Amino acid sequence: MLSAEQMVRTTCPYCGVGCQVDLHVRQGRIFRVSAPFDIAPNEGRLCVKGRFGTDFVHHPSRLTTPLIRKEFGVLPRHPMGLDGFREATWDEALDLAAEQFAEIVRTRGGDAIGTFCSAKATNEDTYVFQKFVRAVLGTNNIDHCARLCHAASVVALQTAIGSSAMSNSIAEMKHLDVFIVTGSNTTETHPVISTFMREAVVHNGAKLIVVDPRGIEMTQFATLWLRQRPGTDVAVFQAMAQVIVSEGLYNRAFIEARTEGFEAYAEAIMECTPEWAERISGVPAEHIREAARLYATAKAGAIYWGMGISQSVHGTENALALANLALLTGHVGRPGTGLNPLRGQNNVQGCSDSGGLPNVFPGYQRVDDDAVRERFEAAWGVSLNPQPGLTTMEMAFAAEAGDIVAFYVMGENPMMSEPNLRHARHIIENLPFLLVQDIFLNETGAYADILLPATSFAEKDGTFTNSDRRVQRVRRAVPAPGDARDDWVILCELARRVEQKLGRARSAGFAFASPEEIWDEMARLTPPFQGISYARIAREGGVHWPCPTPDHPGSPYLFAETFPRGRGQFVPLQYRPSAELPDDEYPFILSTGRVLYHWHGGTLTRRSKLDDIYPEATVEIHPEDAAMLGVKHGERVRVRSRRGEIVVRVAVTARSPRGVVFIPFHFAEAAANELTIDALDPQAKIPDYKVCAVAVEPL
Ligand SMILES: Nc1nc2c(c(=O)[nH]1)N[C@H]1C(S)=C(S)[C@@H](COP(=O)(O)OP(=O)(O)OC[C@H]3O[C@@H](n4cnc5c(=O)[nH]c(N)nc54)[C@H](O)[C@@H]3O)O[C@H]1N2
Ligand SMILES: Nc1nc2c(c(=O)[nH]1)N[C@H]1C(S)=C(S)[C@@H](COP(=O)(O)OP(=O)(O)OC[C@H]3O[C@@H](n4cnc5c(=O)[nH]c(N)nc54)[C@H](O)[C@@H]3O)O[C@H]1N2
Ligand code: SF4
Ligand SMILES: [Mo]
Repeated sequence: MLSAEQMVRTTCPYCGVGCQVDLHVRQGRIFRVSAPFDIAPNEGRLCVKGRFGTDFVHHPSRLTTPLIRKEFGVLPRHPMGLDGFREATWDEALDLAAEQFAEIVRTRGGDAIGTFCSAKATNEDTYVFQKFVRAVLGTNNIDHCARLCHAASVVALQTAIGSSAMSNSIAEMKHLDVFIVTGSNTTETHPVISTFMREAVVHNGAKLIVVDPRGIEMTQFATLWLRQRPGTDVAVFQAMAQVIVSEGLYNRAFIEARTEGFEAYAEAIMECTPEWAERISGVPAEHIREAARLYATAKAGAIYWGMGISQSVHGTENALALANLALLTGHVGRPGTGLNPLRGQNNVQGCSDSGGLPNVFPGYQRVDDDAVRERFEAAWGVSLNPQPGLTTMEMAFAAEAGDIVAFYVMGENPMMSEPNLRHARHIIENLPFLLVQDIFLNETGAYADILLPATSFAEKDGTFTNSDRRVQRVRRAVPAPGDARDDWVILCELARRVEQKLGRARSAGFAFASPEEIWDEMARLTPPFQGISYARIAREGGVHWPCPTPDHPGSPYLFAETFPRGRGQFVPLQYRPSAELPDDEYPFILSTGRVLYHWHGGTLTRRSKLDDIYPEATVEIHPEDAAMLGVKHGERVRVRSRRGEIVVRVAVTARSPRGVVFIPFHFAEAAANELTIDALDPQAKIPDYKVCAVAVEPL
């Protein structure tokens, strides 16, 4: 038993800022959360979710025992509440799950299984998950929510510089000089980072350029706000580059020393004038010129971005347009400069780092590189599949085609987070086997054959890696509810059973005694982690990878000398319109995203007192559009697209521009993803959550 009263240092379970928190615990319950002042990244700051949002841990609807669907194997499957399931022992549930997987591996091969790991779980949970998938199931079909998130930023940054991690540390933000924030509603989605950015502006005279269609709070601190039509970023950023080239504001020394492809790029960009961009984006040409001059002539310039850039059918091009700007001006590789995709989930950086992706082992080591694979084969004592696996949306399409017959979903909620939910539902209704491992029965678990109850961040040990690549500890503070088990423990049990049923002569190695042992195995196989250990994190609070040796200080900022690909690559781009644009029948652009008080599908925050503050879905409508539709603030409307419809309450506000409505995707009873389109960026396979066409009708 844990003692009557104590304080446990751990990491906030919500966003990628990775705030350090102290959980104050009495009688096995968190009764207060405070922030220590003497430690990065938050230095005593917390947002409302970290401070008041961890009460979901003690919600009565936590899963406490394994559950098996009463209509096991009956298709089409329907969503079920708890009464659609019966309680089972761990032995029964794990044996049944293992038998299903073993049977599929025997008869169809592991590539007929699709798996989804979790950016909410720890690095150690992810490492064991991908080891199970690759070494036991024999497939690389593993992906996670990063695909719906920064996939386009990753592809773009890999192309441009060869690494997709954020180049700056959060600690540098107070000292920014000129910075661009685009497609990031920072005050609501990375609130503590936004406080450092505002400090840079208010106390240090930094200049902020916001490029965003919505009047988000950051615009109040901006020197310049470019308000483009959704989906027209390539035009705006190309035109900024055109100004920088034509006015000779580029950094010739940097371009010669550190980049390639400048000539072709500079030539291609000349026709992208600010006037051309104004016609496409609606941003006044003169504002584009001012923004270009301000950024190009800065001592240090940095770019921060979020989903407004990435979640688009041309997300890769959006992010490449930003990379081109940084290479043109040499604003990368020095403190306060850089390219910074703000990472969303508490451990989305870590989930990718630890191998939760279809093409790479931990540390981005490619599965189709023979030398790499042979090292993992030697370490795990099995032969491994050299074929990269499928991505999230590709796994869904493969299930529809019958090529995938089972999903294992750990700590994700695709039945709220995927676009075009009607289509996603149709796929899951006809899927032969679905295993879900979560801390709650969410909209996806409602379709499961077997539900395995996991522990939450507050009940387990491990590490999360935040947005600036800082590996930090997660520590057990309260007891697990009922029979819930840590994700890595469940995974090891399941892996051993599948190995047994497949008659494997020797195990790939799932006899871990603790998360620390898992970390140590991963670090041995992953050069940039080799200098990081639990002992060192305990001493220093957190360590930024890459950190190749125990005496290496860690890497708060990247690319000082060279880029991972050698020279930075300029990529010429062409503006392309979005997949679905408004017409007479569907006259509005729908933009979806987040609000401060809620988290994704709402599984956690709607079971928190945060839900009292923001209890219902709303649609932001511009006052002139509201007048034209004849709807008033607080009334309900029907919002309809070619894919579905929902009913939501109206918030009349000029935050959204005319012709654009915004709906957060947190509310199951009015799920924005009933409306969204599943058109993908061709390179990154990320869906466009920011532009589709809808109609709004008074009820
Ligand atoms: N409260 C809260 N915080 C969160 C989360 C949450 O669910 N709730 N989720 C976390 C996760 S996983 C993520 S990925 C991050 C996401 O963090 P953000 O990217 O900040 O989140 P979004 O609400 O999707 O906001 C996208 C921004 O893009 C703008 N935008 C819309 N269309 C366009 C466009 O065409 N171009 C440009 N440039 N901008 C556009 C919107 O107006 C908005 O300001 O948040 C993390 N933090
Ligand atoms: N319309 C629209 N849709 C979007 C987006 C958008 O902007 N607009 N954004 C997209 C983005 S950026 C993202 S990242 C995705 C997020 O999509 P998801 O990752 O599917 O969403 P979450 O709701 O965060 O799901 C996390 C689940 O993990 C569970 N969980 C929490 N902790 C643990 C744990 O320790 N162990 C286990 N096993 N489970 C745990 C929670 O209960 C919850 O069910 O949504 C995407 N969908
Ligand atoms: S900013 Fe992010 S990590 Fe920090 S308290 Fe808020 S949700 Fe948690
Ligand atoms: Mo995300």
